[in-house]
Amino acid sequence: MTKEEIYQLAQDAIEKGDAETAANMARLGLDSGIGGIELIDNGFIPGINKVGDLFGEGQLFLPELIMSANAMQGVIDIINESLEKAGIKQNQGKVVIGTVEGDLHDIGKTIVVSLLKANGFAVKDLGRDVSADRFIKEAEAFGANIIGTSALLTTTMSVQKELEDKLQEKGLRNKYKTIVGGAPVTERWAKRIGADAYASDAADGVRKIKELLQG
Ligand code: B12
Repeated sequence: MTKEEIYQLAQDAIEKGDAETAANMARLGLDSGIGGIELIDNGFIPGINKVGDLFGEGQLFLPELIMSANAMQGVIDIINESLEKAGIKQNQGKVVIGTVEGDLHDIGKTIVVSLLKANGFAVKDLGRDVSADRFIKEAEAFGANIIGTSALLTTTMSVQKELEDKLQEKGLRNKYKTIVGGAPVTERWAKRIGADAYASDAADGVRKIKELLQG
């Protein structure tokens, strides 16, 4: 099977919420030598984006969205495992990351975690539904350099601002660099709330975090 065929079948499997085929395509892709992140970016993400568009247009409903999300999660687990096996030294910097309070979308955040680990960062993944206070507590405990937040709902983006405000209040704002991401988040939003960086996708996130640590 060619790369393009694998990408297409991966996309179709996510659109159909077919976890088994999606997992098979992830394994087949990795076995054929396609990089984990390349596989996610070209095959699986176009699939979940299509599902999101159809859901937004009212052509697809929540149970189907959940099936597709579960299929996507299974794929990410498989790809994470393969990245972890590669056993990369984690000495690039320390990142605390999570999805903000009230928000259960964690697929994108988990991809960012994978790519950071693959690039040698030590990452503390706080999961989802993480409050501003908890981000700060965990960053302090982990000795983080960077705090990364993900928000997928327009209603939960405000927690990214709350984090900036609380860091200021506690006199910790200069101790950490902050980076924000998630589909509704923009460069403009990052500037408005005073975050140090915005990233449009996982690769951009790694690039920006490297820049933040240098500057
Ligand atoms: C999958 C999905 C779900 C799944 C989530 C499963 C999971 N474990 O994550 C489930 C079914 C649970 C779900 C639930 C809901 N969802 Co939903 N969901 C989606 C969907 C289709 C895809 C999101 C996704 O995974 N995208 C793929 C990933 C790879 O992209 P990403 O998250 O943007 O991440 C990339 C970048 O943004 C960036 N990035 C992201 N975070 C970060 C963080 C940092 C630090 C960095 C550097 C980079 C970075 O890198 C990532 C990798 O490239 C989106 C549609 C969309 N297009 O976004 C709707 C969407 C976000 N959902 C929506 C809605 C409305 C809901 C519900 C309210 C539905 C309901 N009626 O219950 C609930 C909310 C639950 C809650 N409280 O959170 C709306 C939001 C509308 C809005 N204006 O806010 C959307 C846009 C769908 C739509 N078109 O209407 N959802």
